[in-house]
Amino acid sequence: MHEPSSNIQSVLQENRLFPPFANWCSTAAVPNHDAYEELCAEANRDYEGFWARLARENLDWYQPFTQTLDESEAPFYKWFADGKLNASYNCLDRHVKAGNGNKVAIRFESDAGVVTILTYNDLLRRVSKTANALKSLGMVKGDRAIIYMPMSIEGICMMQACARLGVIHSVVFGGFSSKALNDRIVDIGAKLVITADEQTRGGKNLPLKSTVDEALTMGGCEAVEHVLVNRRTGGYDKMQEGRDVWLEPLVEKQLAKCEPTWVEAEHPLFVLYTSGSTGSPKGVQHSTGGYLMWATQTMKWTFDLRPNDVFWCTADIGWITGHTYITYGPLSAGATQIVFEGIPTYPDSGRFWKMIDDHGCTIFHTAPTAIRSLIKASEMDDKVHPKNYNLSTLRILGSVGEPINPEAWMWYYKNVGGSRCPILDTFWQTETGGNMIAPMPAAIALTPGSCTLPLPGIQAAIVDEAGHDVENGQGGLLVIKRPWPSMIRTVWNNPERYKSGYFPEELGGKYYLAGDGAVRHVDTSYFQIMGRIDDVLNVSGHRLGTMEIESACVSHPLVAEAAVVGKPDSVTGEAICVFIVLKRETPVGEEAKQIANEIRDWVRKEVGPIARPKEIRFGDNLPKTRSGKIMRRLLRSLAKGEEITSDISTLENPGILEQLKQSL
Ligand code: 6R9
Repeated sequence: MHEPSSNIQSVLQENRLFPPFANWCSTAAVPNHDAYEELCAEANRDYEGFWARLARENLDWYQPFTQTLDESEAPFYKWFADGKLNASYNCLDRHVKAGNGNKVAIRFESDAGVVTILTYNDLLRRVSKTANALKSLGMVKGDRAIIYMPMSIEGICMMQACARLGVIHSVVFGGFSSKALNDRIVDIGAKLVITADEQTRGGKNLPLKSTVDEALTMGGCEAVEHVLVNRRTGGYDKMQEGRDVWLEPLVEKQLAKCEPTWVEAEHPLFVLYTSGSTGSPKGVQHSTGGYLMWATQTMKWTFDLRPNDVFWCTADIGWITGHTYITYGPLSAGATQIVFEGIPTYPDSGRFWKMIDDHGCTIFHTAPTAIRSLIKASEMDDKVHPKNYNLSTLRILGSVGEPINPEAWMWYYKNVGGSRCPILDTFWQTETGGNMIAPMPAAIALTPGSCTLPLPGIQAAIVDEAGHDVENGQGGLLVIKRPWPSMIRTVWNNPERYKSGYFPEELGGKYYLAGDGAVRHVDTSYFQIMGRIDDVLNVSGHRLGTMEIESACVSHPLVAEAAVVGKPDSVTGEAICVFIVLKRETPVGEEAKQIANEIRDWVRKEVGPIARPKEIRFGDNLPKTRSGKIMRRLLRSLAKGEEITSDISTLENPGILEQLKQSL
């Protein structure tokens, strides 16, 4: 197991507790600690009955389910399998039918600051028209569509339109390269690719359609029949005759009514690719029923959503947080939400605070990396400090994607929340579908830097490498001991990888292995996530496999060997550091700088801007064991600038350490 990225001592010594005190606690969905305990007890008494109750309460079923959990093909679990429903119906039609059609669903703010407001009626019309447009291109239940779009109303409508037809969507983050896009189009066997001409971020127009064009020339995309293009900037209009179709005119001529396609609860709602420790990104497959139930329930439990709340999650729809806490959870729960196209630092680093002020945001959910960069910005320029804005509407703050250090937590608590708002540090993963370990704001006292306790029904535990429980205060592997409804169903095209990666035999084959190290506080039993135990990096909350970056590096004509490790970074959490052996003599000085920049741009092009290495070091070789394994543990120490004091007796070439140390 790796040494955890955050310091275990600082966490175990963190004894501050912030008990719930807000005046709204007594009317919260889960109003106090006893209510939380009672829900946990209910799940323990009757596990299936508990989940069946939540599935009935949170969703409208077209055909009610009679079976709750089917474990006959474990670990390929099925939930609510004989029930039928439609996700888009649950997100839109049911609110309109309940008389809430005029409620605002989305307050969209563009990069340039233009606001568009859509009610549930409006959204239902647009999604229905969009679904009819997809139908006119021959899309039917079970077909796959790749969505490569900006943060936009069109992007959300597109996901919902796919769901309405039972079309399986796979959203690819707009910052990924043509190569990464091609990999995903091929693996999923997409029949349709949906994109925009360009995207706008921070006042700049960036390509999308031209990247799709490039991806489609790379081979393996024979199944793609059409490319549907949203006109966002007007900056790119090369269209391929017969293949490419403009979105707006096609949607415009459709009927505003579209009967939802009722699907089985286990019908895949979407596949989202994420980085694993080895090989190519894996397509995490989610179900319709179990996933949507938990997306909805956690809106009520974690975020204590009320009818008048204005919810804002700053994630991108290209990540799981954007799926669960923008496209599906808030809409299924009938919320009013803010959707933002741009970035937190444009036109200045007060943008988030200004938007909270302008829109009257009550629940604000963002990532530690954004908070840390805004702390830095407000230290450099007092004008963008949150104190300059009216943030009094806020009542709840959220954090997601990576560990939040206690200093950033305290700053967020005091300066953004005015010491009035609980901070919900929500731990979960692409694979878990929704929040797993997170405080319920009226029920759980908070400790800075801890995601506190599992939500009711989630059997989280920490075990050693043989699968035995460890005691509080002792580090180990985070596992979930029983299946839960919103869990990953399989890895698309690779069930074997699902089984061996998430349910390893060493742990008995029954526990879900999260891939994170964790420890529980001796007194409170609170969970502290210590970071990934596999070769996955977390850069600004984005998951990146070291393998992906390494293979991008070695595809550069000059590179013989590459090893990627993470290095602690005060803003991005972790930064990418690459050790490289060239096919020629090792460069020094200016030449080393120039080749390093060339390799950086190469990786950026191969994987995407988020994977651009921060640091590149050259050596004649890498530290290896006698059996030829790269000793990453040593590279991690070198990257951190630590003295190497650990055992290096298995190292074949100890001299190399000195060279790599000097190479900075
Ligand atoms: C939702 C999301 C998952 C990985 C996960 C862990 C890290 C997420 C965290 C956290 C500490 C938190 N992570 N939330 N670590 N505290 N509150 O981020 O999904 O992109 O799949 O990343 O992110 O390492 O394993 P995903």
